[in-house]
Amino acid sequence: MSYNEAKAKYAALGIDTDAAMETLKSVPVSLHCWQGDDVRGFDTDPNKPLTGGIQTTGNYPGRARTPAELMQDIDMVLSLIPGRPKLNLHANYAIFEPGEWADRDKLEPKHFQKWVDFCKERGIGCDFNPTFFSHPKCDPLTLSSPNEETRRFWIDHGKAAIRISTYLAEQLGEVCTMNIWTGDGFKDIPGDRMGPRVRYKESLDEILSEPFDFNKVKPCVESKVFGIGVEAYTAGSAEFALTYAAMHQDKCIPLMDNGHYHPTEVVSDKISALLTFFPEIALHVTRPIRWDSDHVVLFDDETREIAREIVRCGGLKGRVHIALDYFDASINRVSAWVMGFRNAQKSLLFALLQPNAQLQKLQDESRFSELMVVQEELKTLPFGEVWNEYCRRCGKSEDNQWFAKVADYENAVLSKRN
Ligand code: RNT
Ligand code: ZN
Repeated sequence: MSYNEAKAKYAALGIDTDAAMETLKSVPVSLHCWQGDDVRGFDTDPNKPLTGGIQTTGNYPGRARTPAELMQDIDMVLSLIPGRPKLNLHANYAIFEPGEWADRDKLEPKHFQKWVDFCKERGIGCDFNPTFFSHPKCDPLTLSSPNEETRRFWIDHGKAAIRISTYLAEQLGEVCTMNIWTGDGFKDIPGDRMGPRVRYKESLDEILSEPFDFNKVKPCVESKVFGIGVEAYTAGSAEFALTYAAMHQDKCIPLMDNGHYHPTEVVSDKISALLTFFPEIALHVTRPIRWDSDHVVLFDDETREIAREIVRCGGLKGRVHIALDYFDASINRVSAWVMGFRNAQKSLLFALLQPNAQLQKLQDESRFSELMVVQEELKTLPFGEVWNEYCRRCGKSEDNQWFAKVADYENAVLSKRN
């Protein structure tokens, strides 16, 4: 079947495939830098353990060890993904001049100048994240620590991150979302649940007292149910983060990561609930298997459902900030990166090809049998033809063409790194 035949099939249902592709081309999706080096970064010893309750597993050869290698890998990824990517940086990816180093509370925009140049040359925007983990000053708490010196250090880090985010937004002319997530919590039953939360709240207040333009920088607060080694309690729980964001709508937005809830809860169902009250929300799209395992994003039911909700709730018009957040060290990291980004794009395209007005009407008229039939039959329309046409229009490889390029890159570049 050709694209034109597929287009006609969708047109018969009142769906404009050309318009869907045009829309998707303009939607920013944030590409996380940390898939390339297993979340190690460059500002501290790369061989120390990852802390904060997150974990990468696997030892696939070819991990990027330097800024130059990470940039080279990101370029490879960019050459294989359709759509409009933004880069997503963590503060621990600061790049220092030889002999120079700054601790996280003293980071400055200049430490991200090489990333700004990188993004400018490629015409992409950049998001940012302060890094409240994998650092000797985690005691193990950060923004919720009872130790004032520790807490002050991490507040100063958060403020530095706001200044850096402002610089990224201004230099690149695109909104910078700045996500605050800490792994603060306890392995076992706490003796005081409220103290850390009150301190976390006060720390957020202080960080957000740093002046910034909310039209350029979008601070987010990401919640989490538990982490590895932090099973019994996390300070930044769902209720904590949502309430904080709800009470500070003039300066921050809530961020939902779909690995951060109890296993039968789905973020697809939460998007409309939040958008009923918040003008804007942010998402981390990932794939949890049994826990927040951060597997590569697939073209699976929940990713499609998240995309359908984003589209149906008007999220593509700036109300939903979409970012990827997964890290798999057990397979080719470039392949993992490309696969997840392409699957996020695929899910959004699939979502843009739904007859939403018809589905809504069937529901409102209580025609539930028909609603089920129509939704099921939508799954087997010739979607692959539209997807490949989208890749071609973006000047990127179709399915079945990109992996060979990754394999060549592995042979020529990645395999030489060890
Ligand atoms: C951890 C959170 C957080 C991190 C990144 C690296 O569970 O999802 O977003 O994955 O900041
Ligand atoms: Zn996340």
